[in-house]
Amino acid sequence: MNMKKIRMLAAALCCTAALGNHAYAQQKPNIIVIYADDLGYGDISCYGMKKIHTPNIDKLAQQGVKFTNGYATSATCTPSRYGILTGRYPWRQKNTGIAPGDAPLIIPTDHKTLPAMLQDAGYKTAVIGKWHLGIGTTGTTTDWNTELKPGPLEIGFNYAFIMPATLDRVPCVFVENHHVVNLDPKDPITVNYSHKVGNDPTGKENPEKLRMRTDPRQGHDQTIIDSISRIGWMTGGNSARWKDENIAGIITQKAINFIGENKSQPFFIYFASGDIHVPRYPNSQFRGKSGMGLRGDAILQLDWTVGQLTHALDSLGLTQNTMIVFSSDNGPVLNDGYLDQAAELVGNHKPAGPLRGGKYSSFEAGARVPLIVKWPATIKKPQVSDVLIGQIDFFASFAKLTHQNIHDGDAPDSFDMLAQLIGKSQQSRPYLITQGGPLSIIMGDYKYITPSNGRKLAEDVNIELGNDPQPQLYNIKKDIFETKNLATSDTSRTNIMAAKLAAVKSANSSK
Ligand code: NG6
Ligand code: CA
Repeated sequence: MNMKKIRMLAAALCCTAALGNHAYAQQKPNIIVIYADDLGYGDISCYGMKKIHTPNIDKLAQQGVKFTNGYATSATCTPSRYGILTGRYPWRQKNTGIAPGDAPLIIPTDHKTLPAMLQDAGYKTAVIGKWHLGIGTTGTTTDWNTELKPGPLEIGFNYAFIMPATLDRVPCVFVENHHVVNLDPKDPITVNYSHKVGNDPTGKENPEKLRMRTDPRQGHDQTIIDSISRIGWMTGGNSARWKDENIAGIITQKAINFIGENKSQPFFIYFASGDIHVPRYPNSQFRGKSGMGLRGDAILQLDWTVGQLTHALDSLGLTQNTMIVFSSDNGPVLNDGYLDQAAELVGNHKPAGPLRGGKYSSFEAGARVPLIVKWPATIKKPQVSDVLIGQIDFFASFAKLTHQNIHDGDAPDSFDMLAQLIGKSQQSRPYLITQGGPLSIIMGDYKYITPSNGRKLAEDVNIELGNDPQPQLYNIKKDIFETKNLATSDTSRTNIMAAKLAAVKSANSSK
């Protein structure tokens, strides 16, 4: 090779190196976490639902990895969401239970969150949909008429379009970044969770104004918004109040807009659907379509949402390099406060599939949920994976994916499971802690549930909670329905698992 050629080669190499970062940045996959609310392990057709079809969700599984042992952190919403976004078990912190609608932000702003870590990696990040992690400073009362912070933007999201709490809690308004959407300053919002404010009708005083009755055992009979009574009292903000049947369409469009605006750079969307949480009042295009009442109709709406998002990616040519993660925050419940006939019309459908319990429960149906990962550029063949994996692992796995270091103290319970998420490893997590009421630990085929004096059956929601004053040990592989307590016959395993759980708890970290 003569000198001229060597110099040309050197220049070319140098040029490639200079382009390297840019070219690499383009290659980082977009990530969309589609998070359903209260969707059970058996509630979609690719996990066994027979009565209705969920073709768009099934398509994710047909082209990706479907997990049979994927877990939310907890059996309710707020702690599971805290776990995903922080990579830290929620029970390490106080006040991570189901948050009231006027709760302050419960995610500490002094630790790296999942979206903040992805911002460091060059991603534009958005939360769209249900938040339920509080807004504002602890010790102050949230004023919904001013700048609302700290909230999502203060913990790593570039854009937020959220329902602040649950669909059944006031205020029933959207918040975009720091402000309530469509708020008329002449009609300010007041919210209260301890007593009635204003003169708006309530479910208790004006049941004739309701489009669906509530279960008197569960409350939900306070201020009526959109003909549905809620938990908590609210007055004002009339022009800002949502219509339940439009929620899915509005948040889906916001996500599609965000995808379009960020199509030429990596983006992350934490898309938290309101479906299929109560009150279930999907759009008229789905109402009456499932034959299973509003709960089934809401599943159809959720599937439609997934179809709209995947279609948007397709039309922008982003499908190949977008990782879609689909999951649910906790297990299923039929009657969660509103008499919408979910229990009467469920027929022989089993929302939890083969699992025992449901939302709120320490039995498997509480936290074992559908989990599907699709990323066509990398996952070439569909597969079913039975590795033990938790949503808490998204943080470290996405950090690995985007070449970010995790600093001491951040995401202390998140394990790098990237290889498993993309189907390249069958290695299970060594153990995973889940939270119903008391904590459980899963190791290999076994699950240990900490003794608890809590009630065995939550009669109002008709769910077995899995509480027992005695330790419980189940072989969840052979005895998936958790019927045979092995704790007294296999005391050594019981002791080992109880000790491991205690050690992880007291260590403040899984690492
Ligand atoms: C419960 C509510 C239930 C639901 C749940 C939160 C009562 C009696 N029940 O306390 O309706 O809102 O909280 O659900 O108030 S979650 O999926 O957001 O965790
Ligand atoms: Ca939930």
